[in-house]
Amino acid sequence: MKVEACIFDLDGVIVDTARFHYVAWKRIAQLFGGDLSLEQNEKLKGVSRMGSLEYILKANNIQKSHEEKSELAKLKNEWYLELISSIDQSELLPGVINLLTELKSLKIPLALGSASRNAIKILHKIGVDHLFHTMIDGNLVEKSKPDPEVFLKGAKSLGIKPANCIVFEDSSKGIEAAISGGFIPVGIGEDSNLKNATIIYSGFQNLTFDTILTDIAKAKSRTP
Ligand code: B16
Ligand code: MG
Repeated sequence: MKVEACIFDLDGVIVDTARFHYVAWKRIAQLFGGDLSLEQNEKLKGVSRMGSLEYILKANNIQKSHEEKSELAKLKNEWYLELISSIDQSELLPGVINLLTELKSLKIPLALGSASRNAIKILHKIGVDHLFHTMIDGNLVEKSKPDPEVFLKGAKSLGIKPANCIVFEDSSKGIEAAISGGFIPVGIGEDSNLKNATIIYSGFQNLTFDTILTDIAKAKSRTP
């Protein structure tokens, strides 16, 4: 196995924007007397904006017309953009900048693979967009994770086969997408949500490319 490229999810991997999505979606749910628990919010990680709204409406037993749904999705995004208006480098998740910089210096091509339509704006705000060779976001895909489209487009744009590409993901849907696309899935975050990943790290602190390669090789040698 040779790792020739890495694809990074955004929310929950590079930056902790999940909490802002949560605040904005909870406010939307409360508009029609509903709610959104933290547990339900976990299920929204990696899910598109409209997919998330559909989930919240269904969970609260609410029917809305196509136009009303578009308005609600637009309002959620306005609130979300307001919440993230002042984010900067300090919002980068611990250790991620060191790994991104190391990979860049090792000339490992990097892609972004995010469901968010705001991803490129956010990468720019936190000052890491220049580290990526290609950025695939929610505007460039038709199918949401767990469909592998976002990662396949990233790998294609880098010219690297999925089998030689690590995908770093914090959501179970993202790990599912990476597996079905034939990538090497590396989970970042809580073990219980990411159990199908080849390896799981609680975060990027003290992680080097070499450590990751060693851990992947060990994990693969244990798999029958
Ligand atoms: P937006 P990721 C995903 O980003 C988030 O995890 C998910 O909660 C959000 O609904 C989705 O982006 C769409 O975001 O409303 O900004 O287009 O984790 O794939 O980087
Ligand atoms: Mg994510």
